[in-house]
Amino acid sequence: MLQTQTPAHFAGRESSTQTDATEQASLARMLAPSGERLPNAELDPWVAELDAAAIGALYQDMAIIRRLDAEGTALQRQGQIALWPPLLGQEAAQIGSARALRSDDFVFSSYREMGVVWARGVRPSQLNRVWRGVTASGWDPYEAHMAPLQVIIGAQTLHATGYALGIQNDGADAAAVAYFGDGATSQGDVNEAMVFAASFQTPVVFFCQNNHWAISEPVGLQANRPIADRAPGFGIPSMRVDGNDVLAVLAATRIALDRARTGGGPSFIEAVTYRMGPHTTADDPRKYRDPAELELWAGRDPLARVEAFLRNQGAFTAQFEQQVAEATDAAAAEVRAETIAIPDPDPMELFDHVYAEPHTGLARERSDYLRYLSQFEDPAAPGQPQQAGQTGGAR
Ligand SMILES: Cc1ncc(C[n+]2csc(CCOP(=O)(O)OP(=O)(O)O)c2C)c(N)n1
Ligand SMILES: [Mg+2]
Repeated sequence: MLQTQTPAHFAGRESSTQTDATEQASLARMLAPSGERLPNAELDPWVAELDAAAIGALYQDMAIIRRLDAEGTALQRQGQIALWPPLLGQEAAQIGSARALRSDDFVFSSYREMGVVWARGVRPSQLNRVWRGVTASGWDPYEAHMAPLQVIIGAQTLHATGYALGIQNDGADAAAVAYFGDGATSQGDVNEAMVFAASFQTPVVFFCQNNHWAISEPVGLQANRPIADRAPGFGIPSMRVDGNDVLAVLAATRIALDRARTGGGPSFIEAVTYRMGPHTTADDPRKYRDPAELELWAGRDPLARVEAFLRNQGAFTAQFEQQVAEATDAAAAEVRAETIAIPDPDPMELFDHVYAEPHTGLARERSDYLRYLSQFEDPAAPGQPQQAGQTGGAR
């Protein structure tokens, strides 16, 4: 029977955006910003085997991706890549989740997940081939078990859900993981993916990094309740974790993956973190962001709390520091040398990957473009017209 709602049902619209204190108090956490290890009955068993060396390895991963991130911005500023979307502040969310994965799980990410790319064993310069504009995918997705980066906001959640249905049909016990942002949760695609995943109980993990901003729009504009609260409305269990706590993120992701592998269906994780940098190198957040917010989150740095924890354990030794410094320096030097050496592709390759089968329209565009390029002395570098006096120059 159709239920009629009394006005009282509409009276209780809860006050808008949560305060920072309410939000912080709602998060599952294992490491306080001070480095203190907080007992957590639900999460503890999932990371019980991690000793200081294993936690040190997570720290080293985070230090390396922070350094690669800085290199990304520098390479963009030097004209070596066209664009860079910084991950500064999101190191724990990316490493904690990605290090929970098995190699046969499949990742569908957005553009910001360089840390996940790193954890999948892809060379950082392969990623930079994408940002240099020479390829649509810097790696073989089937080798890395990671799809090309998705720039269409939220679309990858549908791909992950479909892939997860395939895993289910194969009777395998792998999982698909979709990485997306707070802003993406307003997209139809993400909501459709959740409906589908819940209906078919697909083995997919929805991993939302709530970094508090969707370009210049604060998360409170689109979500006046926690984003994690939306998933149960679709029939998907969710957890809200401190996204700057690498242990809590690792434990939460392991729980969700275990559920996926054992027939428990989809899960949703909201990792609450903060985008410390600009949206991309084409953005200037000083135009829309209160510097006090940045300062607040600087006190919750994901690396600093692991360092403090390891120091308390006597494990952040001079030798360990030296090892991390060498690993980050090496990663930075490699990505820089390899990115600068990326060869320009043949411009005609542009036409090779658009359609599965050739057709007359494409052939015409191809020959028009070939004719256009032939006006230049170096067809691989259009924009450099031939100088007067050179043979065969078109002027
Ligand atoms: C379908 C679609 N709409 C709009 C855009 C433009 N756009 C690029 S990034 C972005 C914000 C995304 O924010 P969020 O999901 O929070 O991810 P974040 O960038 O913070 O990692 C938007 C709207 C897009 N790429 N695709
Ligand atoms: Mg965001």
